[in-house]
Amino acid sequence: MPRKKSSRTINHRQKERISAIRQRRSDRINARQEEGWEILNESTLGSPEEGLVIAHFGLNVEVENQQGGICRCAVRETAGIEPVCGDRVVWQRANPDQGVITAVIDRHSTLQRPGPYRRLKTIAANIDQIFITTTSNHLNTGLLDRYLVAAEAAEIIPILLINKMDLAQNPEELMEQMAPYRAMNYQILAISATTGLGMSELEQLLTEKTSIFVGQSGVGKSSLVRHWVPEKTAPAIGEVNHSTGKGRQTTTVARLYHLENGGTIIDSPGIREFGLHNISKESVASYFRDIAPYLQGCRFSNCSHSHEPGCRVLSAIKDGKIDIIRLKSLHRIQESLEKSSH
Ligand SMILES: Nc1nc2c(ncn2[C@@H]2O[C@H](COP(=O)(O)OP(=O)(O)OP(=O)(O)O)[C@@H](O)[C@H]2O)c(=O)[nH]1
Ligand SMILES: [Mg+2]
Ligand SMILES: [Zn+2]
Repeated sequence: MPRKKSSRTINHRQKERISAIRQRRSDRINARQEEGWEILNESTLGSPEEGLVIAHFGLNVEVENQQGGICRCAVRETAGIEPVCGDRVVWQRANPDQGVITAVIDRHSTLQRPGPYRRLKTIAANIDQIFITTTSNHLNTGLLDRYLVAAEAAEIIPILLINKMDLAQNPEELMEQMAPYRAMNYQILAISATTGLGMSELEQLLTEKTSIFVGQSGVGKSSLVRHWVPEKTAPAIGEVNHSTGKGRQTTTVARLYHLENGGTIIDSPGIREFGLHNISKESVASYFRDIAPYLQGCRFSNCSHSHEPGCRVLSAIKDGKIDIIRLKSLHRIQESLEKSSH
């Protein structure tokens, strides 16, 4: 039975949220003064121009102008939303190195994940394709499935990258694990940033598109970017704990780079868990490409596809149409959403 929320809890939460917003605002003003942003004098601002956000950290937004120059910008409150990597913005120059963003131009796509205070955090905007990066030695299909749900929900094309193929113990077994994904028509590339395997194929896919690399810390996202980006501008790469395969979050903010083939790539910080709390428990299954076609056929409309008679999903598993691992993965995601909603 649904729990009745008492109005006291809501009030308490609201109070917390309001005080957090106030605190953030005053922190922002203080930090801005410390960093010398008050020198942005309205009357001396240059005329509005369009730019591309290449990074956003703290109060600083790095904006690239149409000639390729970079300017550090503050965001005017009237811009409405916080600009993120990949955003097209309108900005005005205040002095040779600083400017102010006055508007964020409409986005054609956004990749989001839940952030603090139950708010959605936008990671990047205007992305054409998401490269979900994992590795041959620590293939994490659970996380892969979460990213796939996020990509499908955001209507952005996902492509699966298996990096560190040079470390693969058993490439055949790996390809077997990927069989359900191939059957769902996801494009899969087996690559190695170290040996260069598959890198020219990957480069072709990046041509004239905006792509983001996502995945756990240490899978090699920045190493891939370094393959194309000149040493002095390239991102740092980190170390990996050999037994767990986990990295140490070397990249801390998303950053955008241009390729010679007209492609644009965004390197993002690795994360341990990819929350999907913005997606309802009921709708998750519809983002599983292999399970979705059977959902309408179950006898009960609220079928959990675990034990019910007349379940089309379970019969499709019996017939070998869906891999049981994918149903288990769906159930795990649903459980995690259930927990987080209490
Ligand atoms: N053997 C092998 N090692 C690789 C490969 N690609 C990257 N690495 C190593 O993996 C480690 C982590 O690489 P990063 O590029 O920093 O990983 P990341 O995904 O950017 O990590 P975060 O920034 O923390 O999210 C480094 O020591 C790389 O040298 C590969 O194809 N093969
Ligand atoms: Mg990195
Ligand atoms: Zn069912």
